[in-house]
Amino acid sequence: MPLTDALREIVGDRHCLVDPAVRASYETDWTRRFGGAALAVLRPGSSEEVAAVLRACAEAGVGVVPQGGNTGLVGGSVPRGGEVVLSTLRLSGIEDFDADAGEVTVGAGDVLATVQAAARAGGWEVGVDLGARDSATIGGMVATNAGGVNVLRYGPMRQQVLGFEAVRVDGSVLRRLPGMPKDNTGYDLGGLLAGSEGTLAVLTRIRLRLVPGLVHRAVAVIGCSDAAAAVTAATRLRRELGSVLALELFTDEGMSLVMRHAEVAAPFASRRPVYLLVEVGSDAGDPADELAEALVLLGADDGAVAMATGPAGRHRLWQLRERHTEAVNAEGVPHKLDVSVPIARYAELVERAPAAVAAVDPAARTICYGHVGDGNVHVNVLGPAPDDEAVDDAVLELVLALGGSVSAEHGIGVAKVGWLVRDRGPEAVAAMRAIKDAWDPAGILNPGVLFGAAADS
Ligand code: FAD
Ligand code: 2HG
Ligand code: ZN
Repeated sequence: MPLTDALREIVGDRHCLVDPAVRASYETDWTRRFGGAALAVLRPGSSEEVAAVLRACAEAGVGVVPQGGNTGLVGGSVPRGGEVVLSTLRLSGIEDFDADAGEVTVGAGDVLATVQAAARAGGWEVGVDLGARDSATIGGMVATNAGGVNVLRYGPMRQQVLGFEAVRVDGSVLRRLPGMPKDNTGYDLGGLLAGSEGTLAVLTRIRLRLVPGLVHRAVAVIGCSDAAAAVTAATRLRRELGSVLALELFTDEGMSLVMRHAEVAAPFASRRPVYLLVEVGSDAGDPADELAEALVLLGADDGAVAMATGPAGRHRLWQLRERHTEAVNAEGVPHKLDVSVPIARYAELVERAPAAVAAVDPAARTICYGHVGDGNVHVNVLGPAPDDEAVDDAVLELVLALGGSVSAEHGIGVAKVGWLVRDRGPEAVAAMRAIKDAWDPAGILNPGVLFGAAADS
């Protein structure tokens, strides 16, 4: 029987998509830089169906690309050509919410915003938050070990995983649910799957550790003379305020794009080259006063500070930072270099990245923003053709020279396969390959991701 017929029998006719027009949105990534044609898009509704799909594809020697919300930014969620896309969106369902312990089990296909709403209804919060919350799935967030805006307080996605269910390529199911906060029974397989980018197994359910909901929050945006001043302010705020939740940086060029494409107003009348956004939160006393005092002590210029405590005002200030991704996309197909450097080199990277790009492509535009509290810069470059990697190489070379990492939170995907060995070294990558070979010897799961095409042969 042809593979697509076998797959149709497993998931049902309605959930085996072969029509090119229907497949299209699953075949191109969020940036429009990556993509390819799929043999079919499958939407299994249970872990048993996932197991049967994987067994059938492994038998036929056809690659499988797991896909959640398709908001990944390194090309790992879309086919390269001829694979089956396994969409997890029907693997949803919130169950076993323990409001005393602050734990919940969710489907891999549950969208972050849905889980956030459920957590909040019980007085809890999900420890990871990001701008793609209305589309990104919990499974995709674990698979990429997503970071987001609250890493400095709660850590990335790996730290939120208490238990999991995942299906291996031979159809066997690994299940550690609900999972214990303390669990030293051998290797931490959930921790290994976090950040594995769909190359080892398909996550089907996840037990999350929640964090206490915060009653009081305040957000401020501060205009700064340059990136170094913003970094100094950020490090002081972090040291002095125990309530800091987020520290984000953006530039005036990026803010202009957001104002143009997202119709968001400037935070104050005067413009500055760089802006620092800080959010504080507490479930006890209101931290707004201590934030206001800290801003005075920092010597922040009154004419370049905006602060909000109510939900609408906070949302308005956050829009200035969060809508950069969509504003950049509206200008063209971006080259996204999600990188991190030691905080002592952060300002230097923000200052030097545009020059490094201009040296190889004088017409390109470079827009930097990011999670300054984590040393994470998103260098976005507009101009070069999608397959021209000269600017990517220039930025990543600079990052390594500054002692940084070529992927802070988005992963390697297919976008950075050429840089994994440069960053981690041949020994570490050989150890990773040994794990890949043990879990997926035929290279069925997400071929091309992490190791590139050579590892699949
Ligand atoms: P997808 O894009 O569908 O997949 C991502 C990877 O995970 C792929 O390799 C895929 O094969 C694999 N995968 C997906 N589901 C599974 C599964 N169930 N089992 C195994 N593998 C799976 N990222 C951050 O880290 N921080 C941010 O602040 C942030 N902000 C963003 C803002 C915007 C506007 C956008 C568009 C993206 C942002 N991202 C951010 C990137 C993206 O949202 C994250 O990488 C997210 O974790 C991807 O989730 P997803 O469900 O869309 O996964
Ligand atoms: C963010 O922090 C996301 O906004 C997306 O990680 C980064 O657009 C980007 O490059
Ligand atoms: Zn980010």
